[in-house]
Amino acid sequence: MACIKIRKSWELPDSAATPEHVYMQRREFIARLGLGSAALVLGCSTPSVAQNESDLPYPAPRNDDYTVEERGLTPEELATRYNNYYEFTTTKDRVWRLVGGFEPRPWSVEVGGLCAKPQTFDIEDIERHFELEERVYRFRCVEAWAMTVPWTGFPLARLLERVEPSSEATYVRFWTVNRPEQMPGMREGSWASAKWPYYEGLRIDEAMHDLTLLTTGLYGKPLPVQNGAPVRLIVPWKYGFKSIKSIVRIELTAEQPPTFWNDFAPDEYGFLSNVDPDVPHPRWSQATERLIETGERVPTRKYNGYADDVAHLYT
Ligand SMILES: Nc1nc2c(c(=O)[nH]1)N[C@H]1C(S)=C(S)[C@@H](COP(=O)(O)O)O[C@H]1N2
Ligand SMILES: [Mo]
Repeated sequence: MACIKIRKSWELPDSAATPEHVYMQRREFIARLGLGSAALVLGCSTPSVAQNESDLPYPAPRNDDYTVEERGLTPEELATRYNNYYEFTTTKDRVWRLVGGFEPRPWSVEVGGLCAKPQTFDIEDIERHFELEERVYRFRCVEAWAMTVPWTGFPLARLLERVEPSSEATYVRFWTVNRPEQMPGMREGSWASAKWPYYEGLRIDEAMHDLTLLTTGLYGKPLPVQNGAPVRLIVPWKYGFKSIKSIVRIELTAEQPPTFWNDFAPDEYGFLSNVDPDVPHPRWSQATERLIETGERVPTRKYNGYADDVAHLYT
């Protein structure tokens, strides 16, 4: 692989270094502190939050080994306004409107279980310590909609290596944050009584696969809350529900972990849930998928187009 030059934030144009939503979050944060606009005008903004966010390493360099040839990128406005995040709402085009009360920073991720060096990682340490890169992946929801987006992140394997998994570690378990006070769908509506917080799992060979990305950004900016800020999983050959959002804990285990959707409807959502056009969902076909940008239906690809990379995991 070619040597990748990591750009520093001071080499970026203003627009890239301070994306609009980060600016908006900063304004909201300041508003919540009750400092008001005078403080903004005087440049007397809150010290750590503002400085940290403008220092964050976005956009990260694109890794051209991961591109999607057969279709174009989904527009950012769509990928960030058409979401599944049931902790907020089940209405996809409303999630982004309900995220204002969610605080994605400060944040830390606890990694433990069957390993020699359990440790807790601060989100900004994750972003600075691991080499972030941008990869364009296909994304396929089990509901048969699909998109094509540039994620920023690094292989989950790099993080797991740091805690030194023991030989009995056979699976990896993940948990989403549990914040009903900031996530209205956990308090109100028909999903309030679900088995929160959201939880997922992978086999360790899947978790260590190079395509499995611990993801902190989208479209060259920190992840928007509606897409799983500040850190989520992306497993591009599996149905989207495996790609758990807003992760606070990762545990190495010997037993196959339970998963949110499998516990809810075992006959509809398996533990593996690899994208497969030949295995219909009990209530609909998976033979084709709908691109959210155009509504066009295209054939579903086995392992979502990543068969050359992952089919050997399942022989
Ligand atoms: N915590 C949590 N993670 C989640 C979900 C969720 O409801 N809660 N939805 C999943 C589903 S079904 C999909 S398709 C993707 C959607 O990711 P996106 O909104 O970034 O497109 O997130 C997955 N991760
Ligand atoms: Mo999904």
